[in-house]
Amino acid sequence: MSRRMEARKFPAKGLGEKVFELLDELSEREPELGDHRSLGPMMSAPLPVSLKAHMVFLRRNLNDLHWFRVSADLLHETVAMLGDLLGNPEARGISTYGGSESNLTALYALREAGYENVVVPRSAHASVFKACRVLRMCIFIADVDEELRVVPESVRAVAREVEGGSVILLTAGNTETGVIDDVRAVHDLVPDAPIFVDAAFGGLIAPFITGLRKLPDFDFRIDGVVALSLDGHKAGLTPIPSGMLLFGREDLYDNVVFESEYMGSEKQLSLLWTRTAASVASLWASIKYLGREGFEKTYSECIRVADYAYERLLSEGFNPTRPELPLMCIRHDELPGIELLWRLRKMGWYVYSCPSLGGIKITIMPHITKEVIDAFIDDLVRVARDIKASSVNS
Ligand code: 0PR
Repeated sequence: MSRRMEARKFPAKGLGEKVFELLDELSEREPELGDHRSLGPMMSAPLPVSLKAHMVFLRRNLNDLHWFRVSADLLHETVAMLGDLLGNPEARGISTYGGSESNLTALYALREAGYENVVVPRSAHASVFKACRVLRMCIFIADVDEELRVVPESVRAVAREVEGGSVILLTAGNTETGVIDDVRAVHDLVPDAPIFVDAAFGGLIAPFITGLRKLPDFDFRIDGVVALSLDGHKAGLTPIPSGMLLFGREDLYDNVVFESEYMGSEKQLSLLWTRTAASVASLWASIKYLGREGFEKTYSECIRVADYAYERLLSEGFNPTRPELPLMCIRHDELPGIELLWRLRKMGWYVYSCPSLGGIKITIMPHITKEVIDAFIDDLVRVARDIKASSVNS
């Protein structure tokens, strides 16, 4: 039997301690999120203190808040700290495994409250469309501008066409360009519709870079915002999974509180059942460790590196989107992004595409220094030159 086939058989005899060595070998063969060539994902290496919190609370079940009371306290404190940051200290909230669970849960809570239609910009994350499909909610698409920011007048026009209650879903930190939808402008035009903001990426960056950027408001300071999500594993320097979903309306929160009589807690939160308290403990630890000052320092530096990348890309003849948050889509007027992407990946750069704009997407997270940007742009320029040369020769 070949080694490959052997590896797929349920082993008759365990390898025991040798598995530790095997794991080291396997890990050597694969890059990690947050290593210096990981430029596409909105993720960095976790803070050591956050990783420690994750490990310490890994064996606590956040589904049993009665037994795991310390974990329950961490949840409540984290919700309160985030509510304080985002304009509603009274906000209620739950821990999730990330942006897609938050989108699904928020839309579920809204659907249960009677909103069956969702008005959403074309540029919302794929998990939003997936959630609507799972929940059988009707989607109505609003237009976006050339940076993929929602056009508020389009939301009004679309919302007018919808019969019955509709909710508006907006993004703070678009997946392909990083822009923040103008939530206030949308609320002013459609004041009666509840708004859910997917701030998976921007939620823990935007509040800390106001010294360097003039950004649109997106949080509970705007009356229409009834729920908001953010992810520790995108901008809180936690390990995966670490999402949070906050509700500004008690009735929506109540829709994600379920019966759980047999566990002694009577109530359980969220769409999942068993889940680790590591998710919330890791975010709690990052917030406590960094504080406002630490977040400001960390993400201001990301913005400075993003601005550096933007200027250098322009000078090399590329056409990047302006990095409102530390993320950009790099276009070239003559070369398709997808071709650049595959060549860069072959060279070991973990980059993504921004299909809506035909470019490649990079996210400047804390592990990305100016030196990494220089090495990346040098390779990008080389790749562009090679593609041009091969098209001239063919
Ligand atoms: N909302 C927005 C705006 C997102 O960009 C994403 C994912 C989600 C929701 C879904 O979040 P979860 O993946 O936590 O459920 N954006 C990530 C990104 O573009 C997805 C990702 C993460 C892709 C890690 C690759 C990867 O290695 O970076």
